[in-house]
Amino acid sequence: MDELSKERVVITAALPYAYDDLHLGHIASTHLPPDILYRYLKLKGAEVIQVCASDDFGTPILIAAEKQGKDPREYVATWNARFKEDLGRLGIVYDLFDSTSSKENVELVQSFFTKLNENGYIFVSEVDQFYCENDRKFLPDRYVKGTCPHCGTEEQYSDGCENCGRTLQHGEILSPHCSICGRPPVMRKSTHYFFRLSAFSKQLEEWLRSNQGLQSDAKNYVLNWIKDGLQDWDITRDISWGVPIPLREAEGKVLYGWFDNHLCYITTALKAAGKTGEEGKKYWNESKVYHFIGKDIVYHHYLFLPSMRIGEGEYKLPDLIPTRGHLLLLGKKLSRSKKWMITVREFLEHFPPDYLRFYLTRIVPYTQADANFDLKEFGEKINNELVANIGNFAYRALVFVKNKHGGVVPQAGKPGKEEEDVLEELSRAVAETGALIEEGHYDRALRRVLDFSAKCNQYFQHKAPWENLQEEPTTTNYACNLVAGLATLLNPFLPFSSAELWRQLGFEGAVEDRGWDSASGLRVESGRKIGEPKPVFRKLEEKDLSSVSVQLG
Ligand code: B3M
Ligand code: ZN
Repeated sequence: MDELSKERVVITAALPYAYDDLHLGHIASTHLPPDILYRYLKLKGAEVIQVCASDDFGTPILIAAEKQGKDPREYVATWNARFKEDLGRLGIVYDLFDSTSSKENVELVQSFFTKLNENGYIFVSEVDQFYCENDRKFLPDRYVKGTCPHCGTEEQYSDGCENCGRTLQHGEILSPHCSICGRPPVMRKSTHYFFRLSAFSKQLEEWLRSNQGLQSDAKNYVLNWIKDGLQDWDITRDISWGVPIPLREAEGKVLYGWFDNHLCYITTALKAAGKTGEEGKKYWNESKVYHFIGKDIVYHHYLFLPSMRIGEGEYKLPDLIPTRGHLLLLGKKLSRSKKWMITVREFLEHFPPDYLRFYLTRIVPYTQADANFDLKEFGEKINNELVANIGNFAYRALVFVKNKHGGVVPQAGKPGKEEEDVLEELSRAVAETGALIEEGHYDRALRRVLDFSAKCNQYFQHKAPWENLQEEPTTTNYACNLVAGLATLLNPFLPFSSAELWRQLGFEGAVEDRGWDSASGLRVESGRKIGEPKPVFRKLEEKDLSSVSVQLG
């Protein structure tokens, strides 16, 4: 079951909006899961690229830039750099982390629009828009604030209420006022371009039904939306910050952000692969394509994205859209405005990146069920599983080499039944962990590694090299080899700790150089001088955890 590693794979993660810091929710559903798959496939020697970008266009970003008196281009560049920094510190490194506002993406988006228009999937209609006579602008989405007609909360954006969570239709907001000057807007007619989403119901349904890789929970409710009838989609915004609609008569109009952002998956992948034109299309169409997302953007990825690709006709649809649920914080939804949120930056001030990778992988399943981030449980899992299980075994084994053999791995004698068994366990763990990763079950894959590590502890404890002196060199030699096995097994999940174990074993190159499959054999030769053993994981104390709770108020 290692078919995926024989393919060429393109992995993308949903693009964060360039106006706010990455928080733990982004990592849990969108950036960490693909990184595990990517690192694993690399170890398997597969041809794989992983890409992402900042989602730069749209009203909220333009407003945020204007508030700071910045040019939007300069504003989004700052966020783009910040994202790369945060992700890099978490060990999530993309072959390319680009921008939806890149020249290449703007070109691809415009060519999609032109092609869709030629193919008859774009039409024009007059719509009533809020317009501010004072600022002389149309006021889409967040440019208008007012009172929520459902719950009465004031100062809500015209597209949705933060308090009751309802989405608002255009014109529904009460006492509307311009968010720039505060004056009430008027209604004015504007020409808008629409995408004929309704034309794709049949083809979408066929694709959903025939693609075995798509998760059934997502598939079923998307099929229900199709049954209820798809609405054609307004893809126009009367603002300056977006991809200009490539028609002379559309001057001053740009495309809605959800028209351009997912096309950046294609742009960025081809840019990373260094392919253009026909070669680029071939590259894309001959790859397995995986788009990792959170469940709040299912609608866009299962309807808009495939319809646009079908309508344009040159780029294949995704093979998989791995979709995961929300991350709750102590049972409650994350919210920036209610200050109920932990950003990646804040978290990394307190804990090592692998702790976050470990805990999130453990609690986030391959379904759309929400996962709950609980600091107390986080501390318990780190202490009981990472420290007491994996860390304990590795440290004991390596300290033994240091104290008993002056840091030189002893020669093993003839392996006994226990050695044969534990080696058999290792190769089973390598195969089964790999299979679970290929199936998308990273939580279960990590659990499998923990089970194996527990076996390693049992082996060492049972062989008791501190008293069974005759077999001691064999036990110690095997223990070192098991640590090496763990270093590879942990690599997709905990790259920093995996590298540290490798260093402590005295290897020169990187764990990655040896590949995944080699992990099931004996790789630590006798006579090898190991590095200085140190506990790889530090136990968390009450005070470590309370520093973060305090921040949450
Ligand atoms: N920026 C929404 C989000 O951050 C949006 C994703 C785009 S993926 C093409 O949740
Ligand atoms: Zn409301």
